[in-house]
Amino acid sequence: MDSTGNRSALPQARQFGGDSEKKVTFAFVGAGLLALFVGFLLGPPQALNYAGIDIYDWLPLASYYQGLTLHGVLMALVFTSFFIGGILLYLPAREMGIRPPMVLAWGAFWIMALGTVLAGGAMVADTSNVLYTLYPPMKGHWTFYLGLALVVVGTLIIAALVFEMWRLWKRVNPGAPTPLVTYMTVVTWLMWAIASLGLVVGVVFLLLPWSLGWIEGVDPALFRTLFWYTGHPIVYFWLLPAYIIWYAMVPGQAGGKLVSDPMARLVFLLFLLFSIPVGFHHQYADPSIPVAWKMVHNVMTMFVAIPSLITAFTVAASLENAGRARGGSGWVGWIGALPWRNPGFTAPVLAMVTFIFGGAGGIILATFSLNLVVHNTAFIPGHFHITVGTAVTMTFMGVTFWLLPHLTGRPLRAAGAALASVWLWFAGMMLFALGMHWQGILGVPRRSYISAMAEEGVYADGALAGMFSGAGGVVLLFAGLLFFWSVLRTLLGARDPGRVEQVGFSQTLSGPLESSGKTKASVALMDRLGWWTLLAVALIVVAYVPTIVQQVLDWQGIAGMRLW
Ligand code: HAS
Ligand code: CU
Repeated sequence: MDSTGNRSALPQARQFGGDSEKKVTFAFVGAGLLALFVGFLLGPPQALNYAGIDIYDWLPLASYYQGLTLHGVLMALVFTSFFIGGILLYLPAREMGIRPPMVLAWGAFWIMALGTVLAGGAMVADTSNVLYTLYPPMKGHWTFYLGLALVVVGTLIIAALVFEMWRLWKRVNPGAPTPLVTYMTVVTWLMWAIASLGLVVGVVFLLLPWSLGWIEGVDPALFRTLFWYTGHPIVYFWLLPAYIIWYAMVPGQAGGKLVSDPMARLVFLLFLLFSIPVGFHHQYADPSIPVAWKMVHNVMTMFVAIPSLITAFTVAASLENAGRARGGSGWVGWIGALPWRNPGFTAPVLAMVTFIFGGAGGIILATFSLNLVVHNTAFIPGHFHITVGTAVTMTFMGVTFWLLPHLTGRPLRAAGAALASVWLWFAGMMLFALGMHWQGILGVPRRSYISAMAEEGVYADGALAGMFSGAGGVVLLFAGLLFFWSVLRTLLGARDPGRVEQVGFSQTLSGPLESSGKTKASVALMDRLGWWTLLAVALIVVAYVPTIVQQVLDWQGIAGMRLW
């Protein structure tokens, strides 16, 4: 067990036991994978749509938009929330050696499950084809909005559990620096607790009463601002758990060490500060937001890219450390020495490689003048399928390969299929995203049922690029089937706990304890998260309050509409 600190000072009931924590984690991760499975099946038809191939008549769907809403909500909101809820409860609990209050952990799970059933039911019943951005005046059924709110509430309960465990740890380990994984996790949950506020307010005070008929109209401009207040940082709520794996698991699994623990803490702290006051980079084309404030968010977005750039170097150096420890030498020889046959390693590393392109695209999009060229085009789904769809999802696929065996005692089966799935996912997404970015530059819109217009030659310029996207979708279909085949075989396989690898966190070359006085002092300073949170809130107040106040004053209540 990786418990850090003074375990014996904990009350018996709060000592990490293993079994009960594994069960609840399995429930979260399993539910996440189920959502991923359904969401994934709905992906290829949309990729084919861009290739001008219309298979919607053959599918049990009422429309292209029903499929797109289900795909977006299940992937971006349900899969991520469950999977992250599971790992960001289990990993810190294990590291601190503390058991979370189990009743509340299960409570969070069932609230999220209920939310998923409500929202899922509303989408399946064809009542809520409003896409995962929920933009009014398109109006969904109230159960859809309530369901999504419950999913968010569940994640916030887990955040509260982790804060409570951290406080308990601090109490029994006075003066000691927070262990690294716990530090990164607490910061991620802090960021999300502040970031989710926009969506919670927008759904609970605007969309829910509106869909119930309690208020007549909502203001689309105000809702968009509230949505993107959460909608940008939600991408870091997805990314930071992947970063935790890149920093704290992958170097160790590869046989090396993380080069710097304090640098990892700094990265997470920068995300706490800069993740949120940047949402207007999704609204450069929106009226009712002054250009000056859009520029402020543009500049802030460049700041939030910095911790990712630091991550690129720290994680690459840690991989180099591993490659050399395994006997690799020369400028690039160490790369070949890495354990590429292990799907649990290859998945996150290919995810990192993909993210180089995803990040570069993000910086292009963040640039006000460039954004206007591709906003609302296929470029955007191109960007987010190599960020959340690969950098994050493939990291979680890699986690699945060692976490499911760890939780169930059943060793990974069909390991060849698992490894093939990872390479195919990587190749499929690269093809898909290449086609999407290219079409975007040619002006092909996103969220359009363009295959229905293919015969009339609409968007014919993008036809060749669209073929790449379609081909990528087909490759992804095989990738996903192989992945789930391996998952299923593992779950149905015999228990053999002796053959299951233990979950251990990477050791560090320079940690908070063995480093010099100055580093120790800065680690202690970074540990004072209350003050950093206040600073983060101050930045948000400056970046958002003037615009939100103005939009509230300019309130225009618009009645809802149903376009399907
Ligand atoms: Fe984004 C739109 C800007 C990152 C997701 N983004 C989206 C949407 C989604 C999304 C879902 O400014 C669409 C929303 C919608 O439906 O409308 N994005 C950025 C910027 C970043 C960024 C500046 N996005 C992400 C991440 C996402 C994500 C992460 C999900 C997880 N994005 C935008 C903008 C828009 C946008 C505009 C609006 C567009 C519009 O007009 O609508 C930055 O955070 C990126 C920084 C990243 C880097 C890369 C660092 C590289 C690393 C890998 C290192 C590799 C190693 C491998 C170590 C600078 C860390 C070594 C391996 C060896 C073997 C040696
Ligand atoms: Cu963003």
